[in-house]
Amino acid sequence: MSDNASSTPRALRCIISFIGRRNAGKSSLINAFTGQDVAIVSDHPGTTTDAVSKPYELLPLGPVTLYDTAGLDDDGTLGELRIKATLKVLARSDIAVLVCGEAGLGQVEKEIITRLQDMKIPFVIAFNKQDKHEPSADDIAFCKDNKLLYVIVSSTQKQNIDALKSAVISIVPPDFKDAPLLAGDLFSAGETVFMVVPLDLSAPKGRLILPQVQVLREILDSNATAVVVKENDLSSALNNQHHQPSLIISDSQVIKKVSSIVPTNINLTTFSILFARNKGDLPIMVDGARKIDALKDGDKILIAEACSHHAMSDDIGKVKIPNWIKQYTGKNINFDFCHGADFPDNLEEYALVIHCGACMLNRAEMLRRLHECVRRGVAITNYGVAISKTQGVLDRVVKVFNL
Ligand SMILES: Nc1nc2c(ncn2[C@@H]2O[C@H](COP(=O)(O)OP(=O)(O)OP(=O)(O)O)[C@@H](O)[C@H]2O)c(=O)[nH]1
Ligand code: SF4
Ligand SMILES: [Mg+2]
Repeated sequence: MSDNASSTPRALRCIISFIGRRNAGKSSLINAFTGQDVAIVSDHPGTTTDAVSKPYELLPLGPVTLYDTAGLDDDGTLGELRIKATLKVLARSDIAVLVCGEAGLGQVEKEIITRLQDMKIPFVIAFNKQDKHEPSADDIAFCKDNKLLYVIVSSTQKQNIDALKSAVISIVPPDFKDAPLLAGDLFSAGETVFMVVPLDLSAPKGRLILPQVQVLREILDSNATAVVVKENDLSSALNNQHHQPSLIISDSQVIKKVSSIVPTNINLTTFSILFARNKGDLPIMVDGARKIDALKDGDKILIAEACSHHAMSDDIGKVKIPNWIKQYTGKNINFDFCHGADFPDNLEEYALVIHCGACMLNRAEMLRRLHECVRRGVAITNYGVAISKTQGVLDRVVKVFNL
C-alpha cells in the first residue's frame, strides 16, 4: 500500500449514462436533469459526437457523474466508432437512462434494452417529448409486460424530471450503500480466530496495519477471541490451544508456510482474500485467478493500479507478481501496466487483468471495474487472490467461501 492508503477514500460517484438514438433528446434531458445548459442541443441528428461527463449532486443520493453520449443508431464509419465509444462508457456505468424520442420503443431501443439486461446495468426508460408526443399504448404495455421501469418526461417543458430522478435513485445498486463484513460471518461468539502476521511487520513500529486492525475489531465485536501470532510462533500457539480455532487468517506473504502448518480441517484464509471479498466480487476474482492455469506463451497480462503513483519500496505489482506468474506458469508472458481511473482502450487484448488491492477505492468503484472487465469479456483478479494462486493455496484459502 502507498503512503496515501490511510487517507479517506474518494467520494463515491455513481455513473449514470444517458443513451438512446440520435435526436431522442439525451442532451436536452441532461440539461433538464441538472437545471443547467451543459449539453449542446440541436435538431440535427448526431449533435453529440463524443461522450461528455458532467458532475452533479443528485440529492439525497450524493455526487454522481452524468454522461451524455452519442446516438446508438449512428451510421457510417465515424458513426460506428461513436457507437463503440458510447458502449465503452456504458461498460463502466452503474445506471443507464434510455431516452426515447418520437420513435418510441423501436428496434434500436429494444436492442439497447437487451444489451443493458445482458450487461446487468439497471436502467430506466425515459419517454421524452411528452409535450408533443405521448408514448404509444403498445410501448407502455411492453414496459409493463417486461417489468421495465419507465417515466414519461418532457425535457423542454421540464415535466416529470423529479420523477425521473426518483426512478434513478430507486435503482442505485445496493453496493453503493452497504459493504459486506470482512470476516464477522465466518465465526461465532465464543470461538477463537488466529491472525498470523509476518515476522517483518511492514508497519510503523508499535502498530499493526489497517487490515489487521479492522479484522481484529470485527472479532471483538462478535465476542470471539483473537490470537495474533507471527508465523514462526504459529505451531506452538496452535499446540497450546485447548480448542482449535474456527478460522485462521494469514498475511498473504507467509500463506505458503502457514498452510503447511495449519491442519486441513481448520478454515484458513488470508487478509487479502477477506478484503477482495469486502471490496469486490470474490467469485469473479477467483475465476480470474484460475485462468492463470490456462495462460499460454505470448499472452498479455495487464497489471492495473488504481492510484497514479503507487509508492512501494518493494514493488509487488511491477516485480513480484510478474515473477511469481512466470515461475508458476513457466510461460513467456508479457506484462503491461496501467495506473489511474480508466482501463486502456485495448483491454480486450489481455488474457487477464490483475488489479491492485484497491485500498483507495470503495466497493462500488471496484465492482464497476470488475463488471467492466466481465462485460468486455476479460478475466480479472487482484493481487491477493493471484498471490494465493501462484503459491498453490488458492483452493484452500477460498474453501471457507464454498468457492
Ligand atoms: N418538443 C420537444 N422537443 C424536444 C424535447 N427534448 C428534446 N427536444 C428536441 O429534440 C431535438 C434533439 O434534442 P437533443 O437533446 O439534441 O437530442 P440528442 O439525443 O442529444 O441528439 P444527438 O446528440 O444528436 O444524439 C432538439 O431539437 C430538441 O430541442 C422535448 O421534451 N420536447
Ligand atoms: S488503491 Fe491500489 S494503487 Fe492505490 S494505494 Fe491501494 S493498492 Fe496501491
Ligand atoms: Mg446530444
